[in-house]
Amino acid sequence: MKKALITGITGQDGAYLSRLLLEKGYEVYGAFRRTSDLHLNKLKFLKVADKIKYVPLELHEFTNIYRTIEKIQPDEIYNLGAQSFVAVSFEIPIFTADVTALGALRILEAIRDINPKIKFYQASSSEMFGRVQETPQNEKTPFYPRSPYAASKLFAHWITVNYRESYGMFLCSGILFNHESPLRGFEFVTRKTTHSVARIKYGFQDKIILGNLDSRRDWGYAPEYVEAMWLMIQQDKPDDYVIATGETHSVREFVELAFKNAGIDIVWSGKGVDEKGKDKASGRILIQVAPEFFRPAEVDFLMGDYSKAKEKLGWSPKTTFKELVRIMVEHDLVLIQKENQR
Ligand code: NAP
Ligand code: G4F
Repeated sequence: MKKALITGITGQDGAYLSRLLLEKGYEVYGAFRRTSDLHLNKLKFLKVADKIKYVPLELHEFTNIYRTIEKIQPDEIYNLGAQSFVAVSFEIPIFTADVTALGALRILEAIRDINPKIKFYQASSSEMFGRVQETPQNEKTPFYPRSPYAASKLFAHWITVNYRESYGMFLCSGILFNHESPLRGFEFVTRKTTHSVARIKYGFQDKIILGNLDSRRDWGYAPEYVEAMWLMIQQDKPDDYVIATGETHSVREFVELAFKNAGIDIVWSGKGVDEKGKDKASGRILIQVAPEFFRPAEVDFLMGDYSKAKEKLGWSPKTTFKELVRIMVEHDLVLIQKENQR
C-alpha cells in the first residue's frame, strides 16, 4: 500500500485528491494547520473524512515538517498547502511568501535529508504567467508574476526545478490554471458568484458586488485536475506540465451564465465602477462594481495550452465551461434550500 502525504488537506484540491488516492488504494495522510476548529467539511462532503490519517503540519515550521515526513516515510508528497488567495496576498505579502514560497523549500530540504527517493508534487499556478508574454501559455512561456502570491509560487516552482536538476530528485510541478467546483472557497470569484446567485434567487441576498468584470480566466473542473497531479507523479521521469482547458472566458460571462442557470437574464448598463447588471425581467439591480475588489496589479488574461499533458500524460479536460457553471449553481441552489429548511 503506497503512502501519500497531502498538505492543504482541508482545501478544495486536498479533498478531491484524497478521494482519488483512496480510490486507488493509497494510505492517505492529511496535513492540516492547527486552528481552533479543524474544518473537515469538504472531506465530509466527499465522504472521505474518516478514511484519512490526520497530521498537524505548519508550513512555516521546518522542524514540524521534518519530523512529520520522517515519521510517516511517505512514498509521495503533494504540496497543496498555500496562502492561495491572490487578493489577500497584497495585504499579507510576507506571510504569503513564508508559507507559499518557503513552505515548499522546507519540504524539499526535509525530503533531501530524510529520503531523496520520495516523489514530490508542487502546486504551481497559471498566476505565474501574470502579464502574459504569449498566448496560449505553455511550459516554455516566460513568467511575469503580478502579485506577492504569484511571485511566491514562482519561487516555489523554480526551487522545485532546481532541486530536481541539482540532486536528481523526483520532483514535479503542475502549472494548473484556475479550477473550480462546488468545494471552491467562497472568496474566489466563481464560488462567490454561484453562492450569491443562489441566495439572491431564494431572497436571502439583494445583490452581488464584484471587481474587475473583464478579466479572463481559463476555468476547468477541479476533480479532473487532481487526476493530472497523480499522473505526473506516476511517470518514469519527473517534469512540469500545464493543466488547462485551452478556453478563456471573462468574469462577466461567468456571472451572466450563473444567473441564467437560476432563470435570471442579466442586462448591463454604465461603465467602470458605475456599471450595473440588472434583471432583464424586473429591472432590479443584481450586480454592482466596487473598487475594493480590484487588485493593485491585475492578471487580465489567461489561456493555457495543455498539449504536453495530453501527449505525455494522456490527460485532457472533459467538463465544459457551461457544464462547470451549471454544476456550481445547481449545487449552491440545493445548499441554500437545505440551509434554510433547518
Ligand atoms: P485552498 O482551497 O485555498 O486550500 C489551501 C490549503 O492550504 C488549505 O487546506 C489551507 O488550510 C492550507 N494552508 C494555508 N496556510 C497554511 C499553512 N501555513 N500551513 C499549512 N497549510 C496551510 O486551495 P486549492 O484551490 O485547494 O488549491 C490547492 C493548491 O493549488 C494551492 O497551493 C493553490 O495555491 C494552488 N493552485 C490552485 C489553483 C486553483 O485554481 N484552485 C490553481 C493553481 C494553483 P486552511 O483550510 O486551514 O486555510
Ligand atoms: O477567483 P479569483 O480570486 O482567482 P485568481 O486570482 O485567478 O486566483 C485563483 O486561481 C489561480 C490560478 O490562476 C490560483 F493560483 C490561485 O490560488 C486562485 O485559486 O479571481 C479571478 C478574477 C481576477 O481577475 C479578479 O480580479 O476575478 C476577478 N474578480 C472580479 N471580482 C474577482 C472579484 N475576484 C474575487 N476573488 N472577488 C471578486 O469580487
